[in-house]
Amino acid sequence: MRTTVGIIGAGPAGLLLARLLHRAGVDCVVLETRDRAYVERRQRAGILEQGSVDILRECGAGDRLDREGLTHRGFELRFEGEAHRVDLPSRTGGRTVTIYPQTEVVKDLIALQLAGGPPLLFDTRVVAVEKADGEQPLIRFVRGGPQGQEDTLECEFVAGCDGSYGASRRALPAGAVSMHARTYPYSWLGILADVPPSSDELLLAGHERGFALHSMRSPAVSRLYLQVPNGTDPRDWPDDRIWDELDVRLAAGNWRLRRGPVLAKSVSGLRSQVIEPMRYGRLLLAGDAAHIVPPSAAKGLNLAFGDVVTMARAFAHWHRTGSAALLDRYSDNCLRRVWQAQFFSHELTTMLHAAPGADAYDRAMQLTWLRRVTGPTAAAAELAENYAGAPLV
Ligand code: RFL
Repeated sequence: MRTTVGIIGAGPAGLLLARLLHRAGVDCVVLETRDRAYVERRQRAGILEQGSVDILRECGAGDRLDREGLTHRGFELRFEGEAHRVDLPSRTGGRTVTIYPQTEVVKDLIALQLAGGPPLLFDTRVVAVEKADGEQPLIRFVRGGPQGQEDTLECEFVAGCDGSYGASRRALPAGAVSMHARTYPYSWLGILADVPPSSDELLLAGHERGFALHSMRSPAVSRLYLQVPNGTDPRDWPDDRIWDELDVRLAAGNWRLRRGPVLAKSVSGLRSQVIEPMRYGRLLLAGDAAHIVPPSAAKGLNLAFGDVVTMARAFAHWHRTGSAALLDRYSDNCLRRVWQAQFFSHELTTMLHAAPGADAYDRAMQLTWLRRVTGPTAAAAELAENYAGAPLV
């Protein structure tokens, strides 16, 4: 097989890239190791910045998003038993965020692609990317499970959109790129609950016992998180214990948390990673393959979209004019936005989590920080701007 751009991974990054390339007249093929049902069910992000909503609409994937997405004009920061609302439009020139689960974004993009878009091969595991430093990189893959047949895809470029454990990172020779990483000393216990949200907007709590987040996936399903120590076994957290702890950390005034059946429960660590540059030869990395942010600021999915918008524009320019100038600037252009999101995610994470060993001095610093960003200050405007995100195009 041959194509112009071989895309590894049918997550949000790979699928949106395929859509944008198709519209620009650039050939591509998407290879995805999992089956369609698995990819469409994978529970992850849920908050789309305005820029992400705009690009989905622009590429024809906005119909259901416009019908079912929940527009949020603000969120609450809670600490010391008080609720402080952060209004987004008044501080960002009218920008908002939209709650629309990643599962639904992925379903919409897959449906579009299967209805006449470029080839999308499920159950196709990439085992190696070869000759990325030459003119004709080659993707080796196996179709149809471990006993499947090996085949190759010859490309002019490879887009590595296969997350942090994919084949693209493994194809980077030692010393070709730098990896900057940070592991946080705490994790998140997340639940999906079959109960309508207890608030119209997100609630982020910086309690002295630790962080808590009240979020939602739809008007009928709530998504809630608790900071827990690294290494926590979710079996040590029966449902009642989770609800009780959420009650304590999210408490403010007369507000009451609605409880309901827990549909899913999991613990995940918080980490930051940046690979620099986001390119090796003709292999360009995007999304989680290139960087990871802790989920506190909900930037992961939006950053992945930012990368592929930049990448698609560079490929379209090269296809139209023969000039690789934008491709050569791809990594630098993305990294400016990536580090900005790293900074904000780190800031929001450390402002709201109780670090192991933190003392009264640390807590006083945190509260001072929280009061600054919830007061009538430039710091509050900066928080809102970063949360709502900058335009992608
Ligand atoms: P994805 O979504 O991981 O997609 C990568 C795709 O590549 C496939 N793949 C391969 N295909 C072929 N051959 C191989 N060898 C392959 N290896 C892997 C995978 O099956 C998959 O389909 O990366 P992408 O597209 O870059 O998208 C990034 C986002 O998914 C990610 O940033 C966010 O979901 C991060 N994230 C969250 N972000 C938020 O903004 N808010 C959240 O609440 C939030 N929760 C989460 C998250 C990420 C999580 N992960 C990765 C552990 C919760 C979790 C559990």
